[in-house]
Amino acid sequence: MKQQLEEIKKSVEAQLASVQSIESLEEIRIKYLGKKGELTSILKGMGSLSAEERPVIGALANEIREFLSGEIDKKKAEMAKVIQEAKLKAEVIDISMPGKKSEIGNLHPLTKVLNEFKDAVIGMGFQIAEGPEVETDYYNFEALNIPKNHPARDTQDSFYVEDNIVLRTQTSPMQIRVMENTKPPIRIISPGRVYRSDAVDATHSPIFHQIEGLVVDKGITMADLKGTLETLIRSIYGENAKCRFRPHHFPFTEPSVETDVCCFSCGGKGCSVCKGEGWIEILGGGMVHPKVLAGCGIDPEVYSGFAFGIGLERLVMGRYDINDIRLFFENDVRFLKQF
Ligand code: 2NL
Repeated sequence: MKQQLEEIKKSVEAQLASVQSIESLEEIRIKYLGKKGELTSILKGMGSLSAEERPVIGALANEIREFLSGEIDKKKAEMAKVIQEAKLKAEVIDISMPGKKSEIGNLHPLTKVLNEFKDAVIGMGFQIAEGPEVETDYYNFEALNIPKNHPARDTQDSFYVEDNIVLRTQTSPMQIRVMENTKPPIRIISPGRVYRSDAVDATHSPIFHQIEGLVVDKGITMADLKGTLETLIRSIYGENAKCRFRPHHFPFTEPSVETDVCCFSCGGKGCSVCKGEGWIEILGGGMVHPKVLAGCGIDPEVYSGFAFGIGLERLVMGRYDINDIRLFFENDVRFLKQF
């Protein structure tokens, strides 16, 4: 029996030396030290021993049991440590590695320049008035002195939703609403998307953006229009920008002007950007037509005003030397991330 015990000890020691997993280790524990284990069954058979032998074998069996149990625990702790170390190594985070850069994008060039424009006019005491893109015939045309037979009303030029409902062709309708509801002084700009039935090419898009401005008060003259526009143009094109005012015609202003800025590419000599002209047309404006004021309930004998309209795309194209309007609407990040 003593020999049997020694053999079990040796056998377990040998197995412990080569065991590979915690599961196999537990199997060894059950096989030898478990309730139905080999060591246990030897102890159960001690009844057949003599009174002298029994305590000796009993002590030995307990000693071996304690010893093996301790060895298995030791081995288990060793293995757990190795596993833990491997896991820590696999999951290690090198905090000295460069971080992953998250792309946060940037504002669209149209938004960027519009924001600059807003800052400039807010500094001059203007408020921002945004309005609906779907308008009635009255607000888009009639109130702006564009009569029923005017070509601007043609379905060839405008997008109609229904007979009297049209996608706004300018942002003036919102300015009409403000004039109807506000006692002068009025100083507003109305920026936003407008729609015209144009075929798409490098300089035309059926959707574009306009910034219109309106000032109404007692004693407003062309001098106010010129001074305001010159200040705005310089805030966008730089302190030294030169501009000129040419007579023009709009149904909603009288007199009307078109405003050119001295070519920022050639300085006025004439080049491909200004098509040899030396000047680039950037906006239209004029004194609000007395009929338009009267239609909004503002007495043209008491008040006068000026208004202007700028195409935002054209402004941005000049500013950043962009030669195709389609680039603004294609959403190609290679283009957009340059601004
Ligand atoms: C352009 C330039 C312009 C206006 C817009 C306007 C608005 C009201 C009354 C009178 Cl409420 N005028 N806006 C004035 C002159 C020019 O836009 O090239 N438009 C076709």
